[in-house]
Amino acid sequence: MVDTIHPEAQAACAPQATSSSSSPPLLTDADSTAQTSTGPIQGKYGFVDYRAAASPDSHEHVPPIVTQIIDGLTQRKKLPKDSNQLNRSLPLVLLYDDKGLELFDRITYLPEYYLTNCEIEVLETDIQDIIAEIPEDSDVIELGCGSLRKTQLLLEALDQARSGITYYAIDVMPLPLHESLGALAQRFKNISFVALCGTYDEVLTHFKKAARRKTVLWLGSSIGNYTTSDACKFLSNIVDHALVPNDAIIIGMDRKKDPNVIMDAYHDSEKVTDEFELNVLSHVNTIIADTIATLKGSTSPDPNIDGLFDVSKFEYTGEYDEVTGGHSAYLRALEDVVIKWPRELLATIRSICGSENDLILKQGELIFIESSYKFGKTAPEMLARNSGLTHSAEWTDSRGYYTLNLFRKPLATMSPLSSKLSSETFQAVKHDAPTDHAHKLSTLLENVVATRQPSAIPCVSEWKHMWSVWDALTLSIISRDKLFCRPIDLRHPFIFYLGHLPAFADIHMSRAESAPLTEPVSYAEWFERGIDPNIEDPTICHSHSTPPTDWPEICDILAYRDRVRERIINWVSRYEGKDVEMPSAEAARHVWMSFEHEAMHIETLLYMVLQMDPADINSPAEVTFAPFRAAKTYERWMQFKGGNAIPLGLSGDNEVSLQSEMLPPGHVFGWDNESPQTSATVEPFAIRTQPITNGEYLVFLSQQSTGSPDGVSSYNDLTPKSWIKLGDLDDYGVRTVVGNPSVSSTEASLWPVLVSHKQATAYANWCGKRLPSEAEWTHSSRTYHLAHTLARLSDPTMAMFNSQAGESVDGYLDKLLSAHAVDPRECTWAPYDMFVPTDANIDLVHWHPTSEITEESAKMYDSIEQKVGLPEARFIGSAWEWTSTQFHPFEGFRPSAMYAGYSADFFDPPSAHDADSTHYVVKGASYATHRRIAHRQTFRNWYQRAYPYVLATFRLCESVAE
Ligand code: AVJ
Repeated sequence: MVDTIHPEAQAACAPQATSSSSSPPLLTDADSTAQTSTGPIQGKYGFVDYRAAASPDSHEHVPPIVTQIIDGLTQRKKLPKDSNQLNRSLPLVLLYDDKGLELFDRITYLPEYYLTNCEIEVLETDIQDIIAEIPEDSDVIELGCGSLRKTQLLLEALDQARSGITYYAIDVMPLPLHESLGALAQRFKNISFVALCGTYDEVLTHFKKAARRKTVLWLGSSIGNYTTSDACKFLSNIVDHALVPNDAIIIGMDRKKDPNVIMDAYHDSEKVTDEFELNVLSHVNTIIADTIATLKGSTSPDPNIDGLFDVSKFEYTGEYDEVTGGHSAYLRALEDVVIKWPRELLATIRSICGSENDLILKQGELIFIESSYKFGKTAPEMLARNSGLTHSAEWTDSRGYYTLNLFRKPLATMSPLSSKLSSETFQAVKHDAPTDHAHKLSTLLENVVATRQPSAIPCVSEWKHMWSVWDALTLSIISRDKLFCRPIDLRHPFIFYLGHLPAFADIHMSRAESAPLTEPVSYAEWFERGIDPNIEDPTICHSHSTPPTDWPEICDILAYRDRVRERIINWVSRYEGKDVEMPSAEAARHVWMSFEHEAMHIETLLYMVLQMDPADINSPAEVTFAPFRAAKTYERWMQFKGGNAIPLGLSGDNEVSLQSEMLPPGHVFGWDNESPQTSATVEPFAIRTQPITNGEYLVFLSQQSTGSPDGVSSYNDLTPKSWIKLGDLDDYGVRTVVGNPSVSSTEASLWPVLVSHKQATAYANWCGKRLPSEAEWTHSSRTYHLAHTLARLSDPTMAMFNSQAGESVDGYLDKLLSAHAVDPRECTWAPYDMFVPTDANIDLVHWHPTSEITEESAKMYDSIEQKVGLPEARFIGSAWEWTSTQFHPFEGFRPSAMYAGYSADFFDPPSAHDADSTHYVVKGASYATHRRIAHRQTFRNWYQRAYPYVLATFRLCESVAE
């Protein structure tokens, strides 16, 4: 075999030293045709072998696969991993010997096995959109060598449209690599081909990070063989070791759908799948025979050894679990089967299971072979968030059965992976949790707390992630020469905020530590407080600091920033993960306050950046805004009966009584305006499940220009500042730092519209509805989220948990809770405001709002979502929401002694009538809201009613008769 190493292979990877002693021949070299022992292959391609040095043919050692076979057969493990069953198993790789590959290829042509046909349909229909994501002179790396049928569709398009593409296929088996690449290399002249032989781990660790832009392909439904948490581990490893920001991964994911369709795909009428799964046993027989021959020192297996299994004593069986979306394939013993271990393997068997007893399989006993998971609507987002990726595009077939998903490594992420924040997996609901409701609920509550508010004081990695986003914003998205810009004249230029964040933190760190300010101490004075004048009367402004007329040098401000950051890290490291006494609650509050202050400023700086000329913004990411495909807004309403004791605010965070104490475990801090907890009365109301979208607002706006006599000024006043005129076209784009997608012809049409309170109110008046009050919004959001979580936790087939048509959501929640021993509404350590959906668009996982659910996508999922019996609703993420409530303190409010003006400077005088009220309460969270703030839904935001720049939308509400 001629091992040929293409120079590109060297650019992307560092092959094993042994294979690159001299400079490798070029792929284009006429002599470099790779050959295999099975015969010449005409195509030209490189071949790099990364396989660990062949296992020594020692007589004492059996190959690892044999050990795995014995282990799987003798130990009963929790298989499938998310079930409660204990099963024997055989390693997945055994499916793919030559016979297995051939059988799987036949499966892909079966009418029942819709997956491959759907994938090909997606590739055929959307190929131009897909390859638009793959740049010139880049590497395309496929995990597994893929079926030629689909890989060639992609390569065909790349071959025509791109130059300098190198296609790498990674596979453990050399033979399929040779076969595939030989054929492909023959057809596509503009693409270089390299086969990388080895396990994914062996190969991927050799990838050089920045060499060239990369697109990793994980097609088919291979990800379906992994549980979600295993898939995330696998992917985050690739993200950490092989990718740089903006590198992409395209993953094929099969969706949950009608269980019958799925069962048919894995139980075809020709029984090819049966043959495919049963072939594992023949493969085991071959491996065992080969091993024994080797152990005996013979080169060919002894024909008298017929391996372990009599295949005819087994049948294939499989089942589909609608909740996990997993199809599990097993082999079942048709009668009692006794397997006598070959003499040569006895020592190994004893060392694995401590005995050499015969293996007895009782009639009906199962051997687990593989899981094929199907994915729910939120799966791509969850996968992205738990592997350090951004989900940036999705392509699907006409039936919506199967999706290709584009993921990219982001420039910076606001928070560490939640799996790194706590020992729990990311899934809030673990399907292997005990089945009784009370236990399930307490497990859930523990998970919520562990993954959402893991500690009162943010840990070092949370600070560092947040700073990476701040630095990306201030030093990369805004170029150096634009730091003196002042895109919103009611605000300071950007440079002020560069000093403001560390100055604020330093003032509070000094108080926390009772220690002096960081040098230069004058910065604390100059940068302490920004400005927020009254828009309608800019002479009205709260007290603020006066920055110098000559700003300090940027490098001096950055050096100051670094000194303050070091100070914070030192303080936090003193306590984090250490078995030392907790800090005082007062000191901890200063540190916590500094953190959330910075988090809030990321958002304010971002909306300032959004008002810049787009040409001056350096995009942090490549994002696809799919064209708008006749999707309609999902217009639905929910009923609430309300009540007279709707709790508002955070309980148990009394600054005064905590002052002298050590930080209590599990404490949740809040800002002064969140306390003390109070209650409100809410009359029956109906509320829309989704905010108003850009598309809907555009309809309203276009009627303004023609309708009113004062058309021009009302049209201008009502045009969102979040929009930007697109060229000469009669169209607007939505301002984002990653592009300005059209309001009328891209998916941005379905994003919530970002407007001022005045604009929101004008829209509501126009359609004869109103904005919800703070209490109505809070009640519907938290009730909906808790009901949704609990309903999914309950057995979806139990009739009592289905909500009746027209039933109120709060009535439904009461019914759900009657089955639980714990009432999360009463758990102060896990306030039920925290039941924010795990896929909410917060924490800058996207640099833009995302689509609300559409009618089409709502229909697509007939799985558990619909059995839950609640409409699809969205309250948190993408954009904050305006309420009709003026910003007033809760009864018994006390300004924080640590930052007295935080809220008090902005409350409207209690006497203010609606007409002269300036500030309104804003609830929820935007795409740029830090997860800590977004998850603590007692957080109260507020803005001036005429302030048009904020990332806030609105939804409609109306009172209903009881
Ligand atoms: C190769 C993992 C994508 O799970 O659909 C097909 C394997 N098993 N029929 C799948 C398989 C039974 C297949 N994958």
